[in-house]
Amino acid sequence: MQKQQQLDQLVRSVAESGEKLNGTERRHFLKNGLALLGGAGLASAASGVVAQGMPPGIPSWTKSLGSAVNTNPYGMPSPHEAGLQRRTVEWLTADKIASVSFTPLADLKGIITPSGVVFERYHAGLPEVDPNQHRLMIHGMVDRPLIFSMEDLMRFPSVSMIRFLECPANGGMEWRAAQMDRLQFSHGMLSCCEWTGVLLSTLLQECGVQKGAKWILAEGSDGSHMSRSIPMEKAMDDALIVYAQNGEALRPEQGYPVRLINPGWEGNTCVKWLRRLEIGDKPWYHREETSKYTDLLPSGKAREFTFVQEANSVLTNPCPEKPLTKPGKLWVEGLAWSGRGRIKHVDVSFDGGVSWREARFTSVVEPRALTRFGVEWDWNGNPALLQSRAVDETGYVQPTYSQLRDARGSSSIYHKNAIHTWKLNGDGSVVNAQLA
Ligand SMILES: Nc1nc2c(c(=O)[nH]1)N[C@H]1C(S)=C(S)[C@@H](COP(=O)(O)O)O[C@H]1N2
Ligand SMILES: [Mo]
Repeated sequence: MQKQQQLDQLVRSVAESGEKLNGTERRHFLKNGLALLGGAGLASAASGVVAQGMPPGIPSWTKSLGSAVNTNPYGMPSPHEAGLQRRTVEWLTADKIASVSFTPLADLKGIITPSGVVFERYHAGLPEVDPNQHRLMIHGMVDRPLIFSMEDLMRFPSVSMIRFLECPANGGMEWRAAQMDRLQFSHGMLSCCEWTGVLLSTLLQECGVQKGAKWILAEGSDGSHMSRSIPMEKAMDDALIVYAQNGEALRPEQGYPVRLINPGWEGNTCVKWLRRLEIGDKPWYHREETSKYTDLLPSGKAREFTFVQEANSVLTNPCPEKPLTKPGKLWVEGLAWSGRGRIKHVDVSFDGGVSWREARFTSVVEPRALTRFGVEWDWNGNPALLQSRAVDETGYVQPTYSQLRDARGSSSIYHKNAIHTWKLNGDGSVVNAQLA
């Protein structure tokens, strides 16, 4: 008999009789099966259990037909993945309308955030916008003020880019001391999607920007009329008027049917449900509730506009949600990102920053995108202090807490990008810790 036929027969006989066998019988049966196949050598492995014969157990799905195609015309994750969810911190905001939910970073792989779990930040709740009624107006210091329908927007040349989006308040609760007990809450105002739309520069060209125009007011159509002033240089660089996300129309939570994305800049500048762009020669004063994106410095001075989200990184495995179960080899990994461009280098420390090991990139390295890195580690079961430190292509090095506090004080809320520490305990549990 050919090997394949033998294997088929074995699978059939296991399927027919497997469940009736008790443990000893099955081990015997599998051993014979193995002999039948010529007996593969049983090498010891770094992890996993030694394989003997066929995969153990005969689960029900191996013996029956599955459900028909198109049972779910819009597919959903396996019910076993129901734990993958956005979550909120109850005490963080007074209500759930002007609030935030967090991306479950610990359970994500690669660099793309699935659309259904991208963090949400609303100042006046999630509006339901009718794309047929929605319009985007461009006016002010332009030769031709124009109003675009969604159909109009889609006639322009389209561009797709993978870019991260981070609220400048991400990690803001950590300024004074380690506070959040999950990665989801310490770093989860962060996402990375493939965004598709029209370059803002393309639309501005259509409208004819007048000489002396330097700023753009972007305004949302939600109840907050969220508005931000954007410098013309960003508009002419890579600002994108986005109507699609990860291959499909924008999700309502992300600004359906159209939003602004300023790659690498504060998430709040990425106005959702975008209805108006006014071109002017100076920044606008913002409405009270949307204007508090100012960094107060130790000198008493404030940085009014701090657009760029500087280089940052965090370990996603292990982390509080991903404790270690036993000593031995494992793949330690994390995410790094920089609003200035590409991540150039990431180091990982297991001793609280005394010594460092260079990590390997395991994803594409796009500018202003999340970048996945990892390093192999053999955990001896002792407590350890795990950190990661990112360097971007401009040479900017992610600061320590002392360096960040020296520059910005400790009463800040925004732009906390200090090196983060996870304390790994001897029992494998992981807690948020802060080192100077
Ligand atoms: N129109 C409008 N745009 C908005 C907001 C809003 O409340 N209304 N929130 C902003 C803030 S503070 C952030 S951090 C990002 C969050 O984007 P996301 O909800 O798609 O993750 O959207 C920004 N754009
Ligand atoms: Mo934000």
